[in-house]
Amino acid sequence: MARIQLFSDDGLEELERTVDPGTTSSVFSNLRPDTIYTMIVVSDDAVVSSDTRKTNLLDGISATMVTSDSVQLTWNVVGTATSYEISFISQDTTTAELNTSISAGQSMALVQNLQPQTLYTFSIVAVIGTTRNNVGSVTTATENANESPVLSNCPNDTAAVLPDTSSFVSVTWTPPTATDDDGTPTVSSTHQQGSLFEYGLTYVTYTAVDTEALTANCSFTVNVTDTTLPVINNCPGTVPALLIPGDSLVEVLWTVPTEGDNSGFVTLMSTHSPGAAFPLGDTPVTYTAVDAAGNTMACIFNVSVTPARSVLFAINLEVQETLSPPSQEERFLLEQGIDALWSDAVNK
Ligand SMILES: [Ca+2]
Ligand SMILES: [Ca+2]
Repeated sequence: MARIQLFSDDGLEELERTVDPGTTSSVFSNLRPDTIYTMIVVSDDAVVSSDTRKTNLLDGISATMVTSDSVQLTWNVVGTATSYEISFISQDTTTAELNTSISAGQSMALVQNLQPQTLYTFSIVAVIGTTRNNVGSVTTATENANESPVLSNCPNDTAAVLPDTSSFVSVTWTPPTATDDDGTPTVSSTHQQGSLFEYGLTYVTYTAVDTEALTANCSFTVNVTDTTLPVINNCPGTVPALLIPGDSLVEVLWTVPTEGDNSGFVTLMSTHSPGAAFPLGDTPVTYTAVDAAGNTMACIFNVSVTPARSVLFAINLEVQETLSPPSQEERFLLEQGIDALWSDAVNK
């Protein structure tokens, strides 16, 4: 008879069996994984053969469900285990953390409170009586945490020119596309493409919001310019006035012209206002309309002051002024009438 002895390296196991002479193989079952065993074959009290081997880690350990903060581990049951211990270590630490103890018979555990997008190595130890034996390990990375949505193809800044006859212009663009790691985000914008814009620079902003209220923004400008000149309506012709003998200035009235512009933004400036005092001779009066873009239009006319030619009626005017002073307008009309009469008299 031959005798086979099997010792574990840690001295905790010692097995022995006898076999018939001529036997060339024998199987020992239910050994511990990841453990060094030495086998000795003895025949006639002499060692005829020996060998030292280490049992394998058990396979079948896997990460069956991975999220951004948890990993579910499964493994094959170790029949002799009384419990399991699970520990893990992340790529950026040097100390493994004991996570939990799992009772015998279990073959699944959920490791939680992990960091997202991190590489972890999970190790499982089978506790067999008073010994602890590696079952195996698995390395996997946790998923990304929820990421903000992304707005792609944000439109470039856009320019448009106001039409001659409108204070608005329709501007079109291709809206950006919104994507997210979790479904389709909700997209809103301050302006819709194709809507109307007035003169000036307008910021258009798109916002995408995912299911966890993470946002992304994209902005561009719409610059509406104006090249159409403003207009001045009812520009006066030459405005005549008569200067009373002895005066150096005469107050002159006229109807103020009106301004307009396609943009709706226009201001009117002038060198003189109605009621201003003018000396003898021609004095140009200029009205200038300026729109928001700085385009200008001018209206120019003369105030033409001539001397009243009728001394007689001028005296009469002064007499009347003494009794009941005429208004400036009445005085002007009276002088014009006097001059007409005077011209008639001269021409006859
Ligand atoms: Ca997201
Ligand atoms: Ca304009």
